[in-house]
Amino acid sequence: MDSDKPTELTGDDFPDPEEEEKRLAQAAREANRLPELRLVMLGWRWPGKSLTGNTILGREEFRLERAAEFSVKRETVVDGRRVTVVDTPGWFSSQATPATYRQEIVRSVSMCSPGPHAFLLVVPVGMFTETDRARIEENLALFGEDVWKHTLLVFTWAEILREKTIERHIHREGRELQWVVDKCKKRYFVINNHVFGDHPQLPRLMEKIEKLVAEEGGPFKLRTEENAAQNQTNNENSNPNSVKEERELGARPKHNCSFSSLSSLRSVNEDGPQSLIEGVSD
Ligand SMILES: Nc1nc2c(ncn2[C@@H]2O[C@H](COP(=O)(O)OP(=O)(O)O)[C@@H](O)[C@H]2O)c(=O)[nH]1
Ligand SMILES: [Mg+2]
Repeated sequence: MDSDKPTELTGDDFPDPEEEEKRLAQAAREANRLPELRLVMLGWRWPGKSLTGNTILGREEFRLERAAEFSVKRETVVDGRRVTVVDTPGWFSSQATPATYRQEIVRSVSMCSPGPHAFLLVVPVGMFTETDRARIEENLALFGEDVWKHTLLVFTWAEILREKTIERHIHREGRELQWVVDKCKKRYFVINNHVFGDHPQLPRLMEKIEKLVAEEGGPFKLRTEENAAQNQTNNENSNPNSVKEERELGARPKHNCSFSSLSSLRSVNEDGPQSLIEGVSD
């Protein structure tokens, strides 16, 4: 008989909506968690691909230099996951990228077999031109259209933002940058490259990448026709020195990782983004 009596509900029976939301978000993060992450750094030369790679690895593994010619692979464990980062030489921003560089950029995919979980497209905060956009489009096309589904836009030189939010920066910078943001399905991350070692942003970055992988149903894979094109380029231009060079471009002493001042950046930046320097006055 007692069982017919309506149960009295108390406040304790209803979970706090905020707590519930947090619990669900945590459950989603755990469900997305991958034991291993493979990442490829992309971008033009000098926006901070290597330094961002070092920030992610928590160690100075990639040399910061303008003359990088080869893709380099490094691995470590970050926040309990095995993380592989392939750093690429990058493309030229004001002139056509030589074929050997393009080949190295594409080789990055086979260096983290069976394929990267994400491409980190590194773009400095600053002015972004139509040429910058066109170069990105042209160079990402080397991987086929699917590359965009696996590309996370990573903004470096975040200190230039000062009090400004990245959303405001994207909005003010105009349609070229917005085009890239849209192509990346509005997946972007602002990295603070001044912190080294135990980086508070890294768990969030890893989660963002894992979410991307969950949404896109797995890592990136070159489609057969791109694979065939890649093999052909590799055969035509096989470079016996590249393995040796890869090793030589490895860990370097700390002094190689200094933050350059904007004035020194200006002097060495002849094929880097002029926009970066102009953007400072913003
Ligand atoms: N202040 C500042 N300097 C940066 C940042 N990212 C890269 N740099 C500097 O920019 C220069 C080029 O960086 P690097 O990682 O070698 O560029 P890459 O050619 O894209 O690999 C180096 O002197 C870095 O110290 C950043 O977020 N802030
Ligand atoms: Mg580099």
